[in-house]
Amino acid sequence: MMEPADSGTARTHRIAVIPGDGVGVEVIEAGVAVLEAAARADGGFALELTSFPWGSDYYLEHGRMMAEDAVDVLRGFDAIYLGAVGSPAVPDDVTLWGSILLIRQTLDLYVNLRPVRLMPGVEGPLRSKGPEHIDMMCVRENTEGEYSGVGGRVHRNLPGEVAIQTDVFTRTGVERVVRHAFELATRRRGRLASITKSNAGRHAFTFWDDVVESVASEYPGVEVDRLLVDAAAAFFVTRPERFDVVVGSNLFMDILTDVGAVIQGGMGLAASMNVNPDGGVPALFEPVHGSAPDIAGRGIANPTGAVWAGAMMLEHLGERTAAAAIMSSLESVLAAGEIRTPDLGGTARTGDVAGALVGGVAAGVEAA
Ligand code: GGG
Repeated sequence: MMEPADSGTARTHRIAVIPGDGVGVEVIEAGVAVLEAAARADGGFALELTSFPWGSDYYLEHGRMMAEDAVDVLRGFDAIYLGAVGSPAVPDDVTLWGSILLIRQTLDLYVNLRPVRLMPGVEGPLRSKGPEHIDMMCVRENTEGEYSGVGGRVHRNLPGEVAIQTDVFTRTGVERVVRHAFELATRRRGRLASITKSNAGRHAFTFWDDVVESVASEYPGVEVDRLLVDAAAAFFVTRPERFDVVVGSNLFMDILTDVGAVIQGGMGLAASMNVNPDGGVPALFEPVHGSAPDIAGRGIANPTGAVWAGAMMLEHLGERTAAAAIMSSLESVLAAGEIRTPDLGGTARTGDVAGALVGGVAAGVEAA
């Protein structure tokens, strides 16, 4: 158990911290330092952080990714802050289904929000596209679709081996995430792109289109664009400015948001929030990137995505001033361009970036 940032303050938010594997440990350490600095500078709330050792090392010792009662334990927190999962020593489907996917499905965190924004000062890979062109909110359906986990394998290792993977799309599941995306669009620039492959996926995705059409009738002020996922991937690169809110199925948006991460400067910058907007369960905040075994342990991972996810967490918990202070510190450090990790062309270490961000947070709170 880590100490609350200030035990004498009025509000205490209880956060479950799961650093996980690889660079997850490094970026969460940076993120926690920034969160605690924000709480100190704000002075109006405290963070009570409880760290859990779950992940691939835990699996190698205990035969499971998390404790048996992990999800019930997590229910008792106000939010979950997660780093990354994945290790060359454990099959990827074991790590995912034993941790993130299990948490998302069991807590019914059906909306995965992934902002894609090119920050001033960050040189993205797209020539002639600046921050004014890349600013969207991606909404990933997070509990069903291609990630329903329905299927099986029979006749293993025989010539007649069969693998069946079934996508599951329910009216409840599609309608609730699409409605959330429409709500977001009304609060942003009033444009919604719905992503499918309904020319080929003629059952599930024509169904998705029908649901979008029916929900759209309740939002006449939102302009709807229906796009095939392949076309959307191309437009993310050639015309990112056409996107405001983007909604799609679990797999499609997982892939598309990696394209989004790259056009905003790299995987290390992307943040996400897994939430059940109906409430009653903690939301989970994580950088989009995985455990990056190639650079893990070297202290050079970019903590931006983790820090940004931390700001989203504070915002979700109602700590708007502290969240805005973290974002303004992040924007200043990135714009100054002096303290950058190698993925952004710099030589700084993860801890150097965290130190600079901590320094900027107090100024951000004062300015608010
Ligand atoms: N930051 C958590 C993490 O490790 N993400 C990598 C990953 O593969 N996630 C799967 C998913 O988001 O569905």
